[in-house]
Amino acid sequence: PKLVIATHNAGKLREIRELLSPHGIECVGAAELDLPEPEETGNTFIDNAELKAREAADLSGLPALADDSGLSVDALHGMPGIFSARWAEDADGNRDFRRAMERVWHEVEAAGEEAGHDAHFVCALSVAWPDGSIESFEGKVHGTLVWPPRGERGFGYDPMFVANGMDQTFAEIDPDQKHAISHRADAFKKLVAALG
Ligand code: ITT
Repeated sequence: PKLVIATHNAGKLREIRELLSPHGIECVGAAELDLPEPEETGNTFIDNAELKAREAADLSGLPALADDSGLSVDALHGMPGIFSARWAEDADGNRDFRRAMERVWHEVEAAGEEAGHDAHFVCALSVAWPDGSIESFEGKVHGTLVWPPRGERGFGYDPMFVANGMDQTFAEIDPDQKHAISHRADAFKKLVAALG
């Protein structure tokens, strides 16, 4: 069976391929099919994952898997959350995650010591079928923000996130260790349990 991975984010696509690899599913990326990037107008991770999956399934005629994810910071009342990618964008839409991480850290410091450094990543996965049906799953991983950022692996906010029980950031550990505990892996576990 062929599955469209409805993302234009290379880091996500790599992780989704790694997480799907034991399941013998043939994957094709949205960029390879020249699918457009839909506007993310939803108010929740699940809403955005569903609209991306639905559009890709409708345009390709194939089942489509979408991922909407982000970093939710307690001291910032859950921000950047669904705006995690947008916090990295300049006026021309170019992304710079060093700048996004600086903004997060700056706002965490401004919130004061008592607000703490707790944060969690969220990942919503949606699978849409060409017949119109759709199923969604949400995963989380809790941890602490650190400064300065450390590590070259992973993507996005990984260099400033240390999962509970670990000493190294998500950008310092190897991909297998991230896949053992990440928000994306947690959502995948639920997806695989439901869809077999
Ligand atoms: P698509 O919509 O095309 O999938 P996107 O990058 O725009 O790509 P999102 O709107 O879901 O995707 O934005 C999620 C952002 O949250 C992403 O750009 C990362 O910066 C961050 N993020 C998500 N998962 C992450 C992870 O595992 N590690 C670090 N940052 C992550």
